Amino acid sequence: MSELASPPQPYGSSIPLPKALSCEVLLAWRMNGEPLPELHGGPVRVVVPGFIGARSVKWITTITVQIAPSDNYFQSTAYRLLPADADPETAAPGAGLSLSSIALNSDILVPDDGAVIPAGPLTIRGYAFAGDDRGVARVDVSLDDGVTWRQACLQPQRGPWAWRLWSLGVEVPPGELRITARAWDSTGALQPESAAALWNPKGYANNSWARVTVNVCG
Ligand SMILES: Nc1nc2c(c(=O)[nH]1)N[C@H]1C(S)=C(S)[C@@H](COP(=O)(O)O)O[C@H]1N2
Ligand SMILES: [Mo]
Repeated sequence: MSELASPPQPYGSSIPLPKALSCEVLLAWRMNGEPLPELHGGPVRVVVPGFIGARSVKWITTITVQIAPSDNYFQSTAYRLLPADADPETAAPGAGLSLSSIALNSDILVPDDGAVIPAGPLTIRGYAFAGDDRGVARVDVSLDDGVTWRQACLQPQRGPWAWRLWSLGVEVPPGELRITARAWDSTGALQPESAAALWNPKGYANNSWARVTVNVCG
């Protein structure tokens, strides 16, 4: 869903000064040795690794250093974690928490949810992401709704801000198969089990365990 600014205004955002001064935050005008494509914010965009994508402003024209966060609609009203009793239609600018650092998360990329796959060997694949100065320490996979868990094989960390890819080879029998995955970070924190407990009016920051259901044919 794309949110329309009210009143209409150019896209804007802000990040805390210490983050802005960190060496990972970039003004980017090239990507993979080519000029930055217009679709991704060319000629120049901000890249704020570890923060939600919304803080990486594209087609940038102005940067200001100021005492308080931006009052642009996309900072003060959109992308905010409102308390359960708030009404997003009437919440005042600045209400709730501004989304910035990304929470520990993971997902299953292979197989697709709803896929029909043959019985036998299956390589389950996914990514995990810890954010900030934490790392992905472990990814567990369950084939029985979280009763028992196996550790996935973590691929090398390709950089402090990159997804950590993982995989696990299993044998799958015919029938419906529910696959669950969850990541632990280097502080020993685990993703929350259920999305229900994370509910918030705008539906943001759901980092609950990843689940896909597939049909294994005999
Ligand atoms: N100027 C401008 N910058 C923007 C946006 C926008 O609508 N306008 N969208 C933001 C959001 S919500 C995201 S997720 C990223 C997407 O960047 P990408 O198109 O390179 O994936 O750009 C961010 N920067
Ligand atoms: Mo976004």
